[in-house]
Amino acid sequence: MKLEKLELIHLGMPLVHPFETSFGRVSDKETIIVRAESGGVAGWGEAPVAAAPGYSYETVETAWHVIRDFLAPRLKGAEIARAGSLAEHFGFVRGHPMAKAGIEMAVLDLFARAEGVPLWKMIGGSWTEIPTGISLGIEPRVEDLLGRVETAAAAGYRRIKVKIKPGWDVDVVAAVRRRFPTLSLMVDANAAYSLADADRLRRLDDFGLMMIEQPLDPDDLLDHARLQTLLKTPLCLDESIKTPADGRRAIEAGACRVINIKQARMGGPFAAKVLHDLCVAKNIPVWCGGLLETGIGRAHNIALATLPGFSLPGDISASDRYWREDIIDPPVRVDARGSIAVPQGPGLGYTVVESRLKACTRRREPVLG
Ligand code: OSB
Ligand code: MG
Repeated sequence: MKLEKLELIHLGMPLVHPFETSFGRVSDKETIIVRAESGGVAGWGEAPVAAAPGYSYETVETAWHVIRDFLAPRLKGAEIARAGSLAEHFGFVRGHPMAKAGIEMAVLDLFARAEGVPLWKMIGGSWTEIPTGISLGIEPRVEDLLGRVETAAAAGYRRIKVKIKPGWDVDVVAAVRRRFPTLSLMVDANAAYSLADADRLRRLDDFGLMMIEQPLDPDDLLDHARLQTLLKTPLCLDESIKTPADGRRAIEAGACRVINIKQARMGGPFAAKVLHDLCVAKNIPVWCGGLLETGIGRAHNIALATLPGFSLPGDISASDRYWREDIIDPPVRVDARGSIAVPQGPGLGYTVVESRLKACTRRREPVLG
């Protein structure tokens, strides 16, 4: 298959509630949608970059630049193998996984729609429903967070993740645990601590947390391994795992006991699947993380999470947890048991609503064709 057209769409979408992490607060989510076209069929992907380089170094501007000036030109006239990774075409660009992932997702959706098969089947998935959780940001007051935990638990979410940072950690988790003694609970620090905080982090062992996500610097597997020996609570890595080889090293080093897999962080669905397979072989539980994706990236995450090793509830929450109106139809819904039903239609199995896309488009540019 040869791509006939590739387009980038820069979106700005207001969140229904601001989302704050240890690296900052976002009220309007910016992202890049990738539309690929061939033989009269369109496929959709998302590079869920942000306006600022807080979670990773990628931003809307870097991804736009890397796709337009390097990745898209490489695909001009190129023969793309069915359901093949784009790694052979993109290997000449170091890093920039979200830029690469957005294109790979769009191409995969295009192949699946052209063949009339669900994308999740094409990548080897099997679950027909996905157990899911929710990630709750830092709030101005503990009472506000408790209210949000209550609403999320009542909605059915199977586990709740609370963002922490120095000054918003032990007391906050203690308050959540006191109010919700049996809740499946975990925390995510987004790299806000160092090994010097080990004593403080050890106090989290008292609260029966499922795991502590990414407490330390993404580049520091050694210190994560040391910290894990000091804690009872399993460590989970997110930002640290950019390639399957990172995953292998982290597991071998004892730097984590759980891995959060994000296809956008890994450069696309194929690398994410390689990491998934490795974790299954090494008996490391995995779950599907999120980056506040629109319905397009969210639908790709649902497809990925049908792979058999995704045994833990992920951060794939319902559309209405993020948006007043999502850009896909139907929106992603979570039922009272905290599950998302996997769509059975071709490709992503959701329709992209172009009028809604248009309403939040800041710029749109053809980069190939
Ligand atoms: O660390 O998992 C993270 C959102 C933005 C950037 C990083 C993270 C998150 C989340 C929310 O935790 C995940 C989601 O609901 O999409
Ligand atoms: Mg995280």
